[in-house]
Amino acid sequence: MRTAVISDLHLGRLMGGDILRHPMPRARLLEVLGDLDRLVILGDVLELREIRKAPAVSLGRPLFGEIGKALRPGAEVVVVPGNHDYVLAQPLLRRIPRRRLGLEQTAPVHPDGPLGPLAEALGPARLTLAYPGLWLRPDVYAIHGHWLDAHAGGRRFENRVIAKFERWLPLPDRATPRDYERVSAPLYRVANLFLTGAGRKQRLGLFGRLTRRIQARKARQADTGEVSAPPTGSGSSPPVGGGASASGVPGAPPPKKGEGQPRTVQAMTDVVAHLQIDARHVLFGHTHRAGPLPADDPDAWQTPAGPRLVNLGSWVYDQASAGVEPGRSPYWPGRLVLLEDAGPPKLVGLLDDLPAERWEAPGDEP
Ligand SMILES: [Mn+2]
Repeated sequence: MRTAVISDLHLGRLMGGDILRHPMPRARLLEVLGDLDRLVILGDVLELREIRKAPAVSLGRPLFGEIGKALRPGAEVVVVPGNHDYVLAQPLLRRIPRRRLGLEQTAPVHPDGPLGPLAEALGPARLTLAYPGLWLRPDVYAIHGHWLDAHAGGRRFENRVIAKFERWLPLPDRATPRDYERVSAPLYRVANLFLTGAGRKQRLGLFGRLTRRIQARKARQADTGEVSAPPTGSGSSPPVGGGASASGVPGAPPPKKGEGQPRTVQAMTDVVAHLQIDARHVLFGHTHRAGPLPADDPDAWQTPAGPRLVNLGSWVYDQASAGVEPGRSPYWPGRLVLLEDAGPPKLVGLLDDLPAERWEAPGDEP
């Protein structure tokens, strides 16, 4: 059994950067699918906070069609919802009482359900839904990782709201998936209702309209030269770490062991401990920060409870965090984990040699 895992596609993102809509990055992904038995998309496949479900699903159709053609006969695709496409988990969650929610629930995608058109586009390959995660092997567990927001701290709006909920409904030391849903799901549901305007007629919700306004302002400033150059300066030495650490500043000394490890790795360590995930490896995404990479301290990704962590990064290109030099930043998109029947998961970068200009070509339209 050969499995590949990718995460955080965010198809339909209004700011752009959802690079799997573009031919070149997509071709790189399709190339590796031919000898797989299973492709797992580990959360945030669709950007359902910014555009409504129907246009997001039609946007995903061409990609899923090509994935179906590239996979070998009998192969399977598993979609695991994350926080940005949490509503996709609804058909599954409706059938299970929350108190019985385990680490893995799976169900085939119903043709009439929200993901039906994507299942149809996949053709002979099967589409399965899993939430909150799934066991890829008896010793390898995969989950989107949004529950780490309960432990991550920081000033991000979402983390602050979830941390508040956590103060009201503290997670017990031995927590269950239900406990994590209790502190995070209310926010995801409200976000879906208001941010995407799911209850309204218009295609864009409040969040979508705000994003569009910010984009328009940025474009105006760029035209009038008001905006400073991107943080990459001359473009010869982009920052590494995207704000996670200052160690990537050009001319700075190389990072000390353990320095600049993302706080989110510690937060995921807390999730693994609370849920007592009995695995050798735990895969996650959500933060868009891939690792451990060669420059990282491998010990920081080893949880005391046992599992080793692997973050898959994302398929979203954001120049502010990823810089412009291909493959340099842990936020560079296009990474994937390969998993065989035995041995550790292998994190590989499929776009590490591909300059970002190459995926500026027009992509699929919603
Ligand atoms: Mn996420």
